[in-house]
Amino acid sequence: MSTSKLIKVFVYGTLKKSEPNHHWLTTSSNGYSKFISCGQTSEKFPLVIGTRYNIPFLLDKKGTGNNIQGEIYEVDEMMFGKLDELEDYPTHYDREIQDIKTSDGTIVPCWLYLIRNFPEVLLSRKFLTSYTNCKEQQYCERSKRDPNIKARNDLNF
Ligand code: PCA
Repeated sequence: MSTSKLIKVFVYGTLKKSEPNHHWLTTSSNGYSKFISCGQTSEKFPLVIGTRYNIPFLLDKKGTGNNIQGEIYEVDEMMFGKLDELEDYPTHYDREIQDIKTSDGTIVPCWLYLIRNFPEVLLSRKFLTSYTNCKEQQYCERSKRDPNIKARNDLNF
């Protein structure tokens, strides 16, 4: 049996079921993951879509925006490491523990990824409650992006 520690992660963007990066959570060679519950953040956050690649960003400005809907997963350290790799933590996204409320009112502290030191212009975008990839603003996965533009420098687009 694995002795790896189990960690709770709240995903609100492309890692959710039916979204473009969900396969990271279901690929068993990435480690262990198990869906626990749907939930929403106890705090309000601005969740916007930004850059030319239509990436969902949860901005570090608590109290602005909405209580964000997403999914709670339990993952092992190996999977958590893979998610950090996908989110380019800590260069691009940072992460922190936030209280997530499930439908029966239980509070589950979970890690979530968020963007600190973002350009103010992102606060003029529409604040979402729940992210879905759609045809009008299609998410562009990292392998298809311009390698000459670093995501961190591209937050304005
Ligand atoms: N993936 C992470 C953070 C933003 C994104 O697209 C998530 O789904 O929570």
